[in-house]
Amino acid sequence: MEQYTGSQIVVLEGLEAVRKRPGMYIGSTGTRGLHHLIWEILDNSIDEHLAGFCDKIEITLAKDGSVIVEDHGRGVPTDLHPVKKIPTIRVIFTILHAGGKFDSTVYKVSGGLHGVGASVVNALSTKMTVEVKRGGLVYRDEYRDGGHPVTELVNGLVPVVGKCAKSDTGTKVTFYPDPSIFDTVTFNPETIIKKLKETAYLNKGLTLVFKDKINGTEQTFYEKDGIKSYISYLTREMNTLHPEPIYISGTDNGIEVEVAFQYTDQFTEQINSYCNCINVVEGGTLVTGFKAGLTRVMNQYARDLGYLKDKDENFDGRDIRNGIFAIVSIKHPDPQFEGQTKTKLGNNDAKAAVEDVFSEEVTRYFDKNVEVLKAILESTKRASSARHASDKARNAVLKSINDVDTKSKLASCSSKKAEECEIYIVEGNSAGGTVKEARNRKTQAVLPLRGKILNVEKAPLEKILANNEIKTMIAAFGCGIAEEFDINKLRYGKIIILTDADVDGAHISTLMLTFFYRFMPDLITEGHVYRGLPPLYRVEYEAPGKGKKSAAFEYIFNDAELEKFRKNSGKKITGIQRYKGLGEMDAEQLWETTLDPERRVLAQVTLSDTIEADEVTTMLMSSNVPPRRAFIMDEAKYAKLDI
Ligand code: 0R9
Repeated sequence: MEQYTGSQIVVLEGLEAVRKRPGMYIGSTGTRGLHHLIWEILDNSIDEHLAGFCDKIEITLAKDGSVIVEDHGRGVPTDLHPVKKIPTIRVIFTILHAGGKFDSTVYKVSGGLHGVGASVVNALSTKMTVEVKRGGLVYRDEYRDGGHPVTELVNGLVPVVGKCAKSDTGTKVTFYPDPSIFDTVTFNPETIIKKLKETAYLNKGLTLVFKDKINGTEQTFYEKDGIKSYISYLTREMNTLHPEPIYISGTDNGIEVEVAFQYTDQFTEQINSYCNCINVVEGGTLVTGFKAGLTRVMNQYARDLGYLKDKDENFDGRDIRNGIFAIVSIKHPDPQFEGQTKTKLGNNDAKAAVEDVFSEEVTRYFDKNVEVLKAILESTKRASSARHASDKARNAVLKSINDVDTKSKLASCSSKKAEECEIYIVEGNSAGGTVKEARNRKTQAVLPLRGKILNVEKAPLEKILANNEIKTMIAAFGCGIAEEFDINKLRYGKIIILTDADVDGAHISTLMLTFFYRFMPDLITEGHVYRGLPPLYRVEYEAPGKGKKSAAFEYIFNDAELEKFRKNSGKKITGIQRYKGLGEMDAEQLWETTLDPERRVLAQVTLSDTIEADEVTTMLMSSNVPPRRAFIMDEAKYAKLDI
């Protein structure tokens, strides 16, 4: 056993701090935090790739519960650390924040959002082994119980345990997450696969191999064309304006810039941005630079080619980006992350670098590909005319929205206090009628919708705004839409979508959520949108002590609950009624089960993050029906509120 020196004690105190408050270092001790351990080690290997020394990384989930990450880079230096006076290997794996992220002399560019380093993984593992192949020799260092070194040093260095070919170099880390720290130590292969797929797209030429020994599968991720292929993947279901994505790259002021984009016939834009392989979901300077460059170049071409006359105003950037799918990825030596979730890039030099590289290179491309350029300018022109038309239409609609005849449809509530008011949006007139009868008139308003609402992903704005169901909804909520949206004017604290528990109902919910997401996203992000969950069964059972004939009943909301009731309640069931739709309930039943705040079940609708939202959008736009249904089921977090 190793004798601890003074400096080693300090090290262990550092690691102990990590064990005391793991959440501070890896976000959580749930599955997310658990997977973070892999990302942290993987980041080290990717840094070695970014430095140009490693083109293959293997990740293995072993049967004994350990994770192995092996890279084929130069191998961690095996010398004595000149400052810490312990082996460099131990510095990286036992000292917080060591290993490159905070020392730009090791790596010019470094990925990893938290950059807490490999020592944090060690601190949260029962066992960790580091094996380094370098100069024809294999070195091994081992740690137990949260980072305590157990390998005896030889001449103050990590011992050699074998030989290998001189050309065979790299670093292999094996770790066992500590089950006393994590809620679960079971990794999800799907999560790992998703990450590796993204990593391959963002690091072209890097091979990532995933070996899942538990399920006996192996997968290799490699993208020769990097983000260009990523764009092809994202737009795989769409009609495109040019045959393949346009790829731009270059370096400016030490910042590497890559952009890939594809125009589609969609009415929306999507720009995903990455800095040092971190998805900066809030965008920031790199996105500003891209937009500025694109707008400037396209307006210049529009004038040169006669799409704009001298007297015309420039095209609006939004019209130039209409239908675009783009990825902006940069490698920056000193990224500054800002914003609430630290996912917004703040460096001003990133704006200049992206704008300069993009404008110069895209001009070179368009000069050679005039047909593509013209297709995009035609699309911009169409979008611009449509915007002018729809601006007019929208202004007219917004002006007239107060005159929309909500009265014939909307049964409003008498209270004017938004926080206590609720609006039930109900599928169909007949169910709407029953809800109107059953509700609490003071706080519960009812808006029955006739049939399905428009799919807003597939329609231009003026058509969306001309749709009666949508107009009525906008008028009823009172808070406007899109740029004019003002959540402070919202008349209802809760917007409750109430549909039948069948496929049609699910579809109507999806259409409604799509509309909210596109035009009133704050309604969702601020937690105002719910789905009402009507019961599926009414179960009657014998009530003992009340005479033979008297019966009691209970409402049951899903099959699992019914099964539990059958097995565990000990009650003698005398009848089960299955509700096929809201229409089968009378007003009293509807009040008891679905409207009464004391007894009903509501599911709050959330959008967990932008990436998912983007994926959802793609999914909703596809004509694929099963994933659409999954959206509602997954995104609705079933919270038993108000109970
Ligand atoms: C499997 C996980 N991989 C790693 O943790 C890993 C770290 C690492 C590394 C270097 C090469 N490969 C690595 N893999 C490295 C080597 C050299 C210079 N810089 C980095 C070199 O050979 O000169 N290191 C990361 C930090 C450091 N090495 C150190 F230099 F700080 F020690």
